[in-house]
Amino acid sequence: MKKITVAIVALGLIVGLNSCKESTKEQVNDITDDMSYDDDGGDDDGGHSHDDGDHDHGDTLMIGKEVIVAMGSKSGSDVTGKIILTQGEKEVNMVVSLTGLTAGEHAIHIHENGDCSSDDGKSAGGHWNPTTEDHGKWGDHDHHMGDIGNLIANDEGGATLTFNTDKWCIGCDDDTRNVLGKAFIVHATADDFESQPSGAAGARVACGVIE
Ligand SMILES: [Cu+2]
Ligand SMILES: [Zn+2]
Repeated sequence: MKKITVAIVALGLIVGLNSCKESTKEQVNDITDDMSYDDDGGDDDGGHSHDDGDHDHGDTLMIGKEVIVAMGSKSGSDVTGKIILTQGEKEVNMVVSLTGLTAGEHAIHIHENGDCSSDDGKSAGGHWNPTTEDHGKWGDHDHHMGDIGNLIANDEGGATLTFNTDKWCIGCDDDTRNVLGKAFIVHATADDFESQPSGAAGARVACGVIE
C-alpha cells in the first residue's frame, strides 16, 4: 500500500502541477481505482511483499512426479510387485500391486531406511516415524508416518491397494513428509495396530526402496 501511495502522490504531482488542490484529489481517486490491479501485474514486486507461507507447499511440491518402487522378495518368500507413487497437487497417490502372497491380510509400512540389502529386510530399520508418535492405525490419534495398514491378498496371492494422503510428499524439503530415501515393507501377517513398536506383523516378505 505504501508503494501505491507513493506512486499516486508522484502521479498526482505530475498530473496536478497546474491544478488546484481539489481537482488533484479527484484525479488521485480516479488513479487509485485504475491501479487496484496489483495481483495481475506480474512484473510489479509490490503485490508479493506479504507472501509469508501460504504458498510454500505448492512452491516446493513436484506436481506430477512419479516414482516406481520395485518390490523384491525377502525372508524366502515369493512376493514381488511394484508400488507407484505420484505427487498430486495436494496429495501423494500410492498404487500397490503384488503377487506371491499367502491369502489374507498383510501389513504394509514405510520403514525408515532406504536399504533392502539384507535377506530378512531388517536393513530397512523400524517404521518411518519422523513425528515421534506411537505405532497405530492411520487416521487415529497416534500413528507413525509410515503406518499404511493392511492389504488383503486373494486366493491366488495377488493384492492391490490404493492410498492417498497429503501427509507425504515426493522429494519436497520437509523431512517429516518426504518419502524419498525410505523403503516399503510388506509383512507375512497383519498389523494389529496396537502392538508396539510395529504392530506384530511378522517377517518381512517384500522390500523396495523409494528412490
Ligand atoms: Cu513394517
Ligand atoms: Zn508403525
